[in-house]
Amino acid sequence: VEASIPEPQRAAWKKFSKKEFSTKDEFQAETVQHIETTLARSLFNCDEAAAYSGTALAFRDRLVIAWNKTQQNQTFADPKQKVHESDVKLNKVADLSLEFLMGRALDNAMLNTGMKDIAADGVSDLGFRMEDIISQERDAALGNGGLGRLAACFLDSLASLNYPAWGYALRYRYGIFKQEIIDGYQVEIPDYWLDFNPWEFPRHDVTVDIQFYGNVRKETDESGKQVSVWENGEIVTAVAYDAPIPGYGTKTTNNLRLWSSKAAQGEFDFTKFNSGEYEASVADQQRAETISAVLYPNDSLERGKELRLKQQYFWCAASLFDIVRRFKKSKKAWTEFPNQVAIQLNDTHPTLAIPELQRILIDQEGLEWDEAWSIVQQTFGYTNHTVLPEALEKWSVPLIQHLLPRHLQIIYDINLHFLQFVERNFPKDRDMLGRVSIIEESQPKMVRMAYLAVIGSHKVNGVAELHSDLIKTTIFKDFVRIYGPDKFTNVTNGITPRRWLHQANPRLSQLIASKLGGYEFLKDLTLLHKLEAYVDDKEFRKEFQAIKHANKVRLAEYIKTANKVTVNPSSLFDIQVKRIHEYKRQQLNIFGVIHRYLELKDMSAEERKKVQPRVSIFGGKAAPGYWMAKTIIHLVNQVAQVINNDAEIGDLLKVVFLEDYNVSKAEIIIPASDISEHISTAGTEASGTSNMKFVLNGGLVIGTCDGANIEITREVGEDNIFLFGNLSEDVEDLRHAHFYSADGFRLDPALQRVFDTIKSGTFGDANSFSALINSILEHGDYYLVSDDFKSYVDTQKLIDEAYGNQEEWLTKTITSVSRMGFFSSDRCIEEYAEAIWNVEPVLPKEDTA
Ligand code: H53
Repeated sequence: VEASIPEPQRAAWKKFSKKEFSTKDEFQAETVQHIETTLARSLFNCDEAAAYSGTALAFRDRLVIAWNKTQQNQTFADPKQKVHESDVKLNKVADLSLEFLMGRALDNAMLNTGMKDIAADGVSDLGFRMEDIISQERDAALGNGGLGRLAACFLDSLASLNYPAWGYALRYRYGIFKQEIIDGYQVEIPDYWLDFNPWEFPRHDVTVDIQFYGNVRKETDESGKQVSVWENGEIVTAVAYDAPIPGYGTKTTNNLRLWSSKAAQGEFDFTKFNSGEYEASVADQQRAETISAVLYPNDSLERGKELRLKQQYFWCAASLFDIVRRFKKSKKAWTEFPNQVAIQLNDTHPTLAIPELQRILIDQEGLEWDEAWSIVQQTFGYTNHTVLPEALEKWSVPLIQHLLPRHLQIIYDINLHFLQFVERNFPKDRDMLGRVSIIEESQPKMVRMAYLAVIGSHKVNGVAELHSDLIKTTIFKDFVRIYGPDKFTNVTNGITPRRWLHQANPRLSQLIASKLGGYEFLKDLTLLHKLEAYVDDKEFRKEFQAIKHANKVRLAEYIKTANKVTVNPSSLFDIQVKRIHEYKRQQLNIFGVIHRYLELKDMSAEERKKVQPRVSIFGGKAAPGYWMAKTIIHLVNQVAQVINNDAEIGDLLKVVFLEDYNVSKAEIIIPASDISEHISTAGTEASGTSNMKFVLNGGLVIGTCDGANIEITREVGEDNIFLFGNLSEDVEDLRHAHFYSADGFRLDPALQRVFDTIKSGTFGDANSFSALINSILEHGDYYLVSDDFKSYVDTQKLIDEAYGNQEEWLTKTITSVSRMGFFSSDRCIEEYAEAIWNVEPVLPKEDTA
């Protein structure tokens, strides 16, 4: 407020304040101006990269205007001016997520502002094709997989639904690595993505000093109260970088704030510098910058590295400081804080925000413990995304003691209060205390972050029905007894139909719009149900099928360029793209492919004529240190090599591993599937979200009864999905039986044959794959590959038959699309807003009038 322009000068200001372009001419003028002046290029020196940059900068300017207005509007919106004063809550949602897997921004900005057609026309006048321009952009790949992409979908929905919400993350200099396949092996290349990023705004004036290490001293203040002082630490500065997040069909443009680390002022050692030790003086600076340097490339796996813990605290502390600073400007009482702010913890990665807020309230703001703790609990909500033991974060007590000594004290105090509460309520259950303690009594002692997150939040949610039930009966069972079942809830994941239908599959989106009378379904996906009326409409069916075919042709062309493999677009396209992980069971898929190959080899020429040709497409990254996952990639590539070069097999079977799967590639791959694979061991995939994307784009699913597959089945109907495999309730017993069953480990003969073929060297050096086979044969087959194999290949047979009847297949796909309305991330956000955040939308000014 202090920095605002005085009233008399505002007229001049307003006269020159920039307007959003809305015509082709205006767009072109902005673009050419940016190319000529911002980029210092000319008519004679403008390639596609420069045309992209100019277009992006023109759109960036447009977003910035709406963004400024939104922030102004959300900050100054006064609930008292609204009609139902008591109903209105003006709180801001802060979504703390270490990952936001955004992908490309330009196409999204053009579509969300409704300006893509005008821009495409405009760039064509200037001598370019829009597709070529769009493909110049590098993905913003600040995430690993499902968790990061979910956060990105949520940002799109929050803005589209006009919720006042900010995302907070780190500005990694290196996003997820780029994957290259060399001789069939994954090789990682660093993703330095910030060379040219028109979408971010450095806020050099928005900085926060973050402390690490040091010691805690107790002292008595003037009032005689004991206070803790955390001192002598090392300071690193957080600098804010902001990116605009445009909503679809609204002027609301929210903010994604990314923190970058740099050496604190004064950290640069001038004595060393002046005495010629230039390198040493720069070293501190580099050490500080290391904190936000790189995204950890593990998905669903925690490795307990000190730098990762530093990242987590750095980001939590900077974000909380920012939130608290803004709250304090309002001069409201602290008891109002939870009514003004809702903070959602995306997995346990931001759990340190809990002790950090408690620290701010008691050490800095002077609140009493109980009052502070009540504010903390009311402020946070925690989303759990996994029950996999290897993904549940634990940090060693000595490490936290060293890095964050004051926080460790607070964590112990939180634990003490909590255990006293448990003891009072369950005096007879002494074992319970050990089970639910935040501190695990191991060597060294560990802090169980998930427990801290549960204890410090008012709501805990899972991400699909089965998963939300599972957390209540497994990892958080005791907590359900302690707090009662109401603390736990479910919000089934969703996806944004803007990116995953309208942007990725524009022709399908247009066809749907032509039948539903416009694009309203992109804001209310449940309107898709009206499509069911067209399931028998000849013209509609023809166009629907033509679109799927065109999408397959496009993917086939991509495969030709990328893999030098020719695939027939009329084959059945079977796709599994996601992170490579044993629990996701790409190994089951490739064993199935080998089995199919062996069967084809056994057949006579006559028999082969009846076979449904298929292309098996894989894609996904393995964490660099995850050997088993890398072995699976290697096997897929070796199998592809053999099968694709077997003249006898020809088009009957092709195998493709697509390098460097990412968001922009997903936009090409997903619309081209006939079948996609979501085949995790039951109970291991919390939700899955690509399953939703594939079905929304007219593909069917082969899947286990796991995660959101179950709810997809409920929506589309059992006839429209291919389910197989054991159920989650049987998994434990089956694992047990692998070791103890009376008749030993009995392998399905077909799977045995697959293993024998691999062992014979058909796909190269058999030793390369022995660990993979032995994990099944000798180490208990934890993921139940052998138990589900038969049911899997039998179901694949059913799919071949079903695909043989193209008319029926088409009916299944159209019906499924029309029943996917539930899976919009807009629905998720409405559920979070209502059941967890208690927040209302703030409409942009123009729309309120
Ligand atoms: O989160 C997705 C789920 C998916 C789950 C995934 C996930 C990560 O990507 C990383 C860590 C983690 O704990 C969970 O595996 O099932 O759909 C979004 O909820």
